[in-house]
Amino acid sequence: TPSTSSSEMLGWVKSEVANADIIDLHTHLLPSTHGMLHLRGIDELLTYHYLIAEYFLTAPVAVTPEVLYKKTKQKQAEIVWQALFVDRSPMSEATRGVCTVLQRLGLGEALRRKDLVEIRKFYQKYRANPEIFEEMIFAEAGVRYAIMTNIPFDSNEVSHWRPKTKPYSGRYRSALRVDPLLAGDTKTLEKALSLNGYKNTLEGAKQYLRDWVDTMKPEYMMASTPKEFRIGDGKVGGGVNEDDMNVVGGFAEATKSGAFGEGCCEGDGGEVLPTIIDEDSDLLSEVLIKVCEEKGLPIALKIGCVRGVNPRLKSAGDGVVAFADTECLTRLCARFPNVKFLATFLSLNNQHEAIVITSKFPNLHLYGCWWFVNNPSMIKDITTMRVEMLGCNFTFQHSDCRVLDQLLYKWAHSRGVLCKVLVEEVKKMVETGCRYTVRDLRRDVKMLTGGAYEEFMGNV
Ligand code: RAT
Ligand code: ZN
Repeated sequence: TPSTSSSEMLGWVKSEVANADIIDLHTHLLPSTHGMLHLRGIDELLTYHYLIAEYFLTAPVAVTPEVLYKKTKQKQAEIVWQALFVDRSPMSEATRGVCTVLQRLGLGEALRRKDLVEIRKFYQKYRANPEIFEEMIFAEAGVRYAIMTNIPFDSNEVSHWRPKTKPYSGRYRSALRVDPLLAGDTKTLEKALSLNGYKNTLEGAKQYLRDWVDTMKPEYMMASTPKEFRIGDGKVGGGVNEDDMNVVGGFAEATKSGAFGEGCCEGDGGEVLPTIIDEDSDLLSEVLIKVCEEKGLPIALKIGCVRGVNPRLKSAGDGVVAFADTECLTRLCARFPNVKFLATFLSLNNQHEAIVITSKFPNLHLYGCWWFVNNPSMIKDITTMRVEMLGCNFTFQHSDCRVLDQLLYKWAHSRGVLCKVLVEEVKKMVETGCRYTVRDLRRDVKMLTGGAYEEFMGNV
């Protein structure tokens, strides 16, 4: 057992956390074989939506969102660089992140001189071989693999999967994103079904999902829930008052699935008709859950985001934090005990409840500090609270990276916070007289950085 003097403990924890081989369980990264959808390099870093939002705190009146977005990506990057890195101090988490990336790439001197030209030159070297850059970033960041967000409703992305899936690096794994099904967005669903020759019925929607599961081979299905997401005892949907929904839901279940068999209803002449999708359709329980049960796939939920708060900012205008009704998650976990759920919440105010719910349901796994809580002060508090109530049975962080290079900063910063939390927690535990070896620490760090996820998924 190593000694517990603070400095020794810190060194010991630092080295284990630094060497952990991370599983990044939610990102928006796409492989270099996805062409233009694979984002990397300084211009993408500088135009990350967090930075665009921050830029507008400083922008002159004349630079409206419309004016900025009309410019080339390169020009936008230059404007953000000047405003947030030259004219002001890069003190926010998102700006500090760019600085960490540059340091880690050996561009510390160019950063000191604020020399964007020099920085761009560095990236030029990798223009012709993105795979080399890609591999270097994963290795440098200490990330074993990253889970992508693959959207079968996005025609740009779809072309990389069909007619023939492009083979991609084993550094990536798939997650199939199904937001329209949780948002009751029947328009998007109907469009996808009809364009691809599927019937606009519950069975057609299920087949569409099954076929995409076979193509993408996802680790899990995922969605971020809309603000109005509610689950009554019998019906699931967005934008409907829960009391109404229980009534409507009961009716819908009895007619659509209970009484007349799955996905069918009775026509006037008594014949069995397929159930057409309409705004009353219970897409979550009748389509998504059914396919997840069939295919043995978990559902990952991101809860508490409000989209399009300032639509003029496009993606930078998404995401005011909504205090969410955690009851939704409780009901889902209780109603579908054979389905595994992963969850993360956007609001700091939901974190405590989320931990308690997780401690009640073995089919629920808590992961990461998402977006507006992905800041060191909050990661520290949330992770401490989680360890205190769940031990190491959760995934302490996911990166949500959109630009490959961000793996370098998001994980460096999060590892730093994990060290601080673990030093405290290990110290408290060792003070009880418990024997704790380096091997124990290694196991605990592994659990928090992907091991608990793999155990939950049954991948080990
Ligand atoms: O964190 C983000 O980058 C957000 O824009 C969202 O994409 C969020 O992570 C999500 O997956 O919905
Ligand atoms: Zn995301």
